[in-house]
Amino acid sequence: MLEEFEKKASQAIQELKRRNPREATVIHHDDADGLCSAAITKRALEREGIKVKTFCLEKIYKEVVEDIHSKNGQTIFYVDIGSSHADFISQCNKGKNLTIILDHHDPKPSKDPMVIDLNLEFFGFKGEEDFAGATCCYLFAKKLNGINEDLSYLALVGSCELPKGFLKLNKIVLDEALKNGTIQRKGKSYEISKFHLRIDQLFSKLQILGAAGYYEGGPELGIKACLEGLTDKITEKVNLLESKRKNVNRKLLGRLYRERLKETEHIQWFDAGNMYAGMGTKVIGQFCSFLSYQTRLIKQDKYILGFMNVQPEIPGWGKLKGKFTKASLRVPKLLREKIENGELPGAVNLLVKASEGFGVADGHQYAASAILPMDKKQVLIKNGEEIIHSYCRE
Ligand SMILES: [Mn+2]
Repeated sequence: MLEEFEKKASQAIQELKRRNPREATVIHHDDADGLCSAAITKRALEREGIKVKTFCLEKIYKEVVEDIHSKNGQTIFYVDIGSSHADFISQCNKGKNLTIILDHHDPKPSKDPMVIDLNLEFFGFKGEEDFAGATCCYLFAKKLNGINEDLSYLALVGSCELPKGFLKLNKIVLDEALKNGTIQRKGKSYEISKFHLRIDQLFSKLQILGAAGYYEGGPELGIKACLEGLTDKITEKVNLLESKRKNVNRKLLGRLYRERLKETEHIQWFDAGNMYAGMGTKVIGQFCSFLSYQTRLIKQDKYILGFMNVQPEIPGWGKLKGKFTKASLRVPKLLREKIENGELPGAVNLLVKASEGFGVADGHQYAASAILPMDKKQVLIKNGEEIIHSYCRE
């Protein structure tokens, strides 16, 4: 049903061209896919003569979104972020700004005709397997102008976050990119021809820049690397950030081996507090994923929940009013099977429900995260247990 997507994309593009904006804001996620999504969208819009400001947002913070949409007549893109909160974005926007969402996270329906969500989940594709945020951006860019085919490699770099390789839409993009020489096979991976750089290498560098480098201009450097390749300066920065993060990971892992995780009936959890100060909140999710493979430390039959404190500064915006914590939920292998069989709730369903009324949560079946007020950690765990209990009884 790619035709349906193209039809809706054309309508959005028509509206964009009718307005003929001089500038646009591209709000993007903080991981490699988010940076690739931003790079594609930025370059494609610049080619239309539109000046682009990129803005990296780790989560849909309500006060930030309210503030952005309080003004009129802007052109706003949300890339690799936004779909899961399209209802809230609509509520803030009320027809004021043309808002185009290019994302692959589980979507909520938009209630504002000016908030156009082109998530391919609406057209029969799976955001966990068939396309990433960057794929959605690339297909939009291609529709916007035929000259954007040279950006295909970024769709593939962003899609490295999908666990099952290049399927469906990504397979089409891959074949095209190989055919026109944008990328070429290199061992088990592919090389971006003009940079002589493997897509999986660029992917892992971007993961570090956006996450560990969030407060140090990492996202902007990452977008630059997407479009211009890696420079020595960027590589140095990545190495520095990586060693900083590894240090904290090592300390935290040691602490968890000594203290063990805390446990309730179905949840094992820990609080990293301020250990990751100076780094973006994505790092706690990356640590929890790593933890899920530590079989000597982790119970295979319980959800893994990790907390870290959120710094109040949002680079490029200002300071958050409240005190927040980030919660990351991951699922060990054994539990994945139970989720697949419908015996237990998926990560995102669990976290969305457990944080209802006070948190902002999103994610996938096996990985989800939420931002919540600092004093709601225990409430989240208690709610989580209750939800799992009633789920098991059904
Ligand atoms: Mn993504």
